[in-house]
This record gives sequence, structure tokens and C-alpha cells, in this order.
Amino acid sequence: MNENNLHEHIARIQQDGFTVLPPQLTAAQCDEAQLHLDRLAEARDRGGFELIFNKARIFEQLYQALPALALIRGVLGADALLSGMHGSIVRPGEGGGGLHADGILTGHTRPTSMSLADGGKRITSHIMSLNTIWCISDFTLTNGATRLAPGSHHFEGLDMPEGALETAKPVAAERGSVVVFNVNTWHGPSKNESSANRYAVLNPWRRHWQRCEFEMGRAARPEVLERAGEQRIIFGEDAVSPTMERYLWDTTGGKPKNKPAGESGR
Ligand SMILES: O=C(O)CCC(=O)C(=O)O
Repeated sequence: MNENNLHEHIARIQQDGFTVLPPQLTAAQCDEAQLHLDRLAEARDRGGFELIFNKARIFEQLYQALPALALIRGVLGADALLSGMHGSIVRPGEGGGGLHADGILTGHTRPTSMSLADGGKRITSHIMSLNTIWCISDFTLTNGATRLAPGSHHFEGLDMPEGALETAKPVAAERGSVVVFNVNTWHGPSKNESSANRYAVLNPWRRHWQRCEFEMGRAARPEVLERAGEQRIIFGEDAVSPTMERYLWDTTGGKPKNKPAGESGR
């Protein structure tokens, strides 16, 4: 992605609340991801669809896609954190319920964290967090593609803005593409009226100083962290607060200084 494209995508997220990046995964990579999603679906009730970078190497490719990372960092800062990685299958006949905005689990709209002083208003001046939906299937107007209500991220209230259900439209996107959106944007899967499953991977992102959905530096297997190479920063090991006096604390590794190198201590 060149500098101009990056600015265009950022402007679209600011104006509409979302943008779509052209394919970041090849057809072969999507095929492989789809196979693993089918396998993991069998263990869905036991968390099969959570933390899937630990479960098949193909999912590690999603945070190695540099154009996507450039956009995420262009919005959330160079030290943006991966908050989770979830598998998603919308089967024929599924989807099409209501819309929601993200962020109520660990984001700025977590209900028990909203204060009297907030006056029932969420933060709209800045983009606090992003969600990214990786299209492992082609997303079409009829197969359960994510639908988003353009401009709904500007509304300060916590309830769905009037008219959002009517204005929300499914996003058609080639497989391998990535739908990137402000978590304030109202969205949800549309109804899958086709005869095939709709496959996706959902990767939410947070600013470095926010809580993630998982303590990722601990949740990721050591070999996954190792293979992340330059991108290891997205797991937020350096975002872990010290549990002892700072001079004893390895701020990069997020662990006591006396732990031997390579031992996460977790
Ligand atoms: O699967 C989809 O299309 C939407 C996913 C979603 O609503 C979410 O990640 O919050």
C-alpha cells in the first residue's frame, strides 16, 4: 500500500466508519484457512474458534500482512495490539439478526466502566479500537457478508442510532480481503441465503494502553511468539504492568528481569 492509499483508507474509516482492503491472502491461503476453520468448528463449544493463531500456522499470516498492519498502525499507533483472533462460520440460513457495536468486553463502552460523568456517551473524537474481518470466503450480498451502517460510528449514544438497521448494507469483497472498521460502527453478519458456509477470521485491535480481550503475550504459544519476529510487539508483552519495583522488571518482555532469556515465566 502506498502513502496515498493509506491516507484514503484512513479517511474512509473516519468518514464512513469502515473500509475494505484488497486481498491480503491468496486463494491457496484462504483454502487452507477454510480447512482449518472446518476442523476447529468441531471443537467450537470448547473454545475451538478462539486464539486460532495457536491452532494452525496459516493464521499467523494474518498479522504478517504488511499493508493491513500499516493501516491498523496508521489508525491506532505503531504499538497497536492484537486483542484476539476468532474463527467465524455463518452457515446457510444463519446471520441476519440485529446490529451491534464492539467494545463492551474490554473496550471503552464496557457497561460497568461507564461512569456517571460519561453521561451515557461513548468516545467518538478518536478511534479507540478497530475490528478487522478477514474474508476467507468471497463476501457477497447474499451469503452472510458483514453489514455495516455507514456513519453510525459518529453517534455518541450507546443505543443503536435511528435508521442504522435500514442503512446497514452487506459489504461485497473478494476472498482474502479485509474489512477494517471502527468498533463504534454498528454492524453484524447479514443473512446467509446461499447454500454454502461463509468463512471469516475476526481480529480485533486495541491501542497499546487498553486492555485486550486476552492477555496475548501469555495466551500465545512460545513458538508462535518466536515466529512473529518483528511483529511480536502486537502481542503486547511490553504492555504488561510490572508486578514489582520497576528496576527489577524487564519492560520489553513483561516479566521479572531475573527470568532466563527465552523463558516467559508464564
Ligand atoms: O461475522 C460477521 O460478519 C460480524 C462479526 C462481528 O459482528 C464481530 O466481530 O463483532
